Amino acid sequence: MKNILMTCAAIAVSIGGAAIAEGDLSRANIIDVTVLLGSDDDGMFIRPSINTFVTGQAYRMVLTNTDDFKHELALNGIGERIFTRKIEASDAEGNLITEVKGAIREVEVGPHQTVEWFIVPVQTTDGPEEFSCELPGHRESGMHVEMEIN
Ligand SMILES: [Cu+2]
Repeated sequence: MKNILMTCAAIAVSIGGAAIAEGDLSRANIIDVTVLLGSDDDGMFIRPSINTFVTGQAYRMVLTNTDDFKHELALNGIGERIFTRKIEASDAEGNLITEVKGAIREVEVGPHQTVEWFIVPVQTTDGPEEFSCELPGHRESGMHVEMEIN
């Protein structure tokens, strides 16, 4: 019995060791996620191309506002589980306008503009949480979507 326990402990240690990755994962193999912010005949929407993030994976959320008025993406409670690397905005020719770094929970996107939000989820959620647009009346018009971190 003691040998079995010791074997199990050795396996657990080796699995744990394998899970510790080397290097800077925040810049490798970035997955693009489109997030459309807009409205149609059914109301307003937030449409991300995926609804589940994985911890340690780097993502570039490409926020595109398809409307003639501004929208925002608020991460709400899930925001504290997501590390923001940076936010980038470019002009129509693709020239960088600004790059913002730091802890960010909410980004507003102007009419027909696109902003790139580079993130790395760092902690799993206990189930679906919610991204939303908190501009007056927008959430109520449908601008909320479930997101989860596994
Ligand atoms: Cu909105």
